[in-house]
Amino acid sequence: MNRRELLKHLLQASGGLIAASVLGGCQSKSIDPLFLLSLINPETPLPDHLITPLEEFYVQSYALPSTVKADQWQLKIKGAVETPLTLMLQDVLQAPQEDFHLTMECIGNPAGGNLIGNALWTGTPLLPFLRQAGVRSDVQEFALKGADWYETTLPVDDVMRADVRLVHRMNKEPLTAAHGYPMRLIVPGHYGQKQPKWIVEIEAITKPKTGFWENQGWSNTAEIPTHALMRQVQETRVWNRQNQVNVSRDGDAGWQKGVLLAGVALDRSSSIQAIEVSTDNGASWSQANQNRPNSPHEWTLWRYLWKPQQPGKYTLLARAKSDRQQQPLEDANGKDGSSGILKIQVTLQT
Ligand SMILES: Nc1nc2c(c(=O)[nH]1)N[C@H]1C(S)=C(S)[C@@H](COP(=O)(O)O)O[C@H]1N2
Ligand SMILES: [Mo]
Repeated sequence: MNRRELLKHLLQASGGLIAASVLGGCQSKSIDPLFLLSLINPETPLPDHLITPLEEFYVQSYALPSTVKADQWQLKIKGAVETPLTLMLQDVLQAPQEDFHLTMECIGNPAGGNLIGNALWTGTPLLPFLRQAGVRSDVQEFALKGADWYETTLPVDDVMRADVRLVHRMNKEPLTAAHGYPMRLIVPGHYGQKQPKWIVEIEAITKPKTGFWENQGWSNTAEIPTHALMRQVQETRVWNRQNQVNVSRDGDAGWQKGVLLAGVALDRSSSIQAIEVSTDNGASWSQANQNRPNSPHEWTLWRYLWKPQQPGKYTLLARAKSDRQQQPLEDANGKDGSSGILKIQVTLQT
């Protein structure tokens, strides 16, 4: 049994957990979102884009990143197609290339969590290759597989969209091994789990099937709900593990001069219409300033200058409203991804 077969065997036996721990553990990385601080100066307009630097971009892989060599990489389009295809790297690189901004988030990201990042991706549409292969009319889904035999599935109409791309660059650099070198698929509107890294196989299937995370109870549609995240209170970066903030009264960053709140918001398909902030635990809401990205798949940036009148303890919330929905206060179902709101506890000192 080679390593690949061994891993496969272990995975089938354990549902993934043993294989990951035997062979080096789940590759998970999340870092403080340092990047927000620099941009949020209330005097300057919000930028059009806020890119997460590669070294701060979260990594979520259930097994070791596989070492796929670019010159040996192949992508097989197979199953219920007229003409199965095998693509080499050249085939993808010679096709027309597109740059696009897209925010990637893990479905397991808790309210206000850190498993989210925005990048400029480069790749080519998958659709012409699917047309070339000739997808049969009885095909219901595609099974998308990585070289680590990660698998996820999506309905045929979701994958045969013009904005589904084979992607090989992230922030203008070749994908790193951790992010899927040499090639991943990006299907906008869905959580990270539907974005297979190290993609090597696209199989057209005539019966619905569920993939790796989906078999463990995570949503099979994995569509991103309308949600906002507060990421900054004055000079403090806030997130779900750092949600208590003290602000002094005097000085440049004292609350008497106002307290800057800032963050991001995202939805699967609709523009963010408004981000509202509450500084009294949801009793009243005020609208924040925001930018308006061209694509709904890139996070919206927002900020709000809070002018508190007196010292004390405050509970801060941020919620988003898109053309589709108003974000609820509580999570509907954690396995569908978090739509809930993180509460930030702020003490304004006397
Ligand atoms: N082949 C493969 N693709 C994968 C995964 C994986 O473990 N293997 N993890 C998925 C999950 S759960 C997420 S959230 C995203 C994360 O992408 P990133 O690590 O580039 O941020 O990749 C997805 N694609
Ligand atoms: Mo994920």
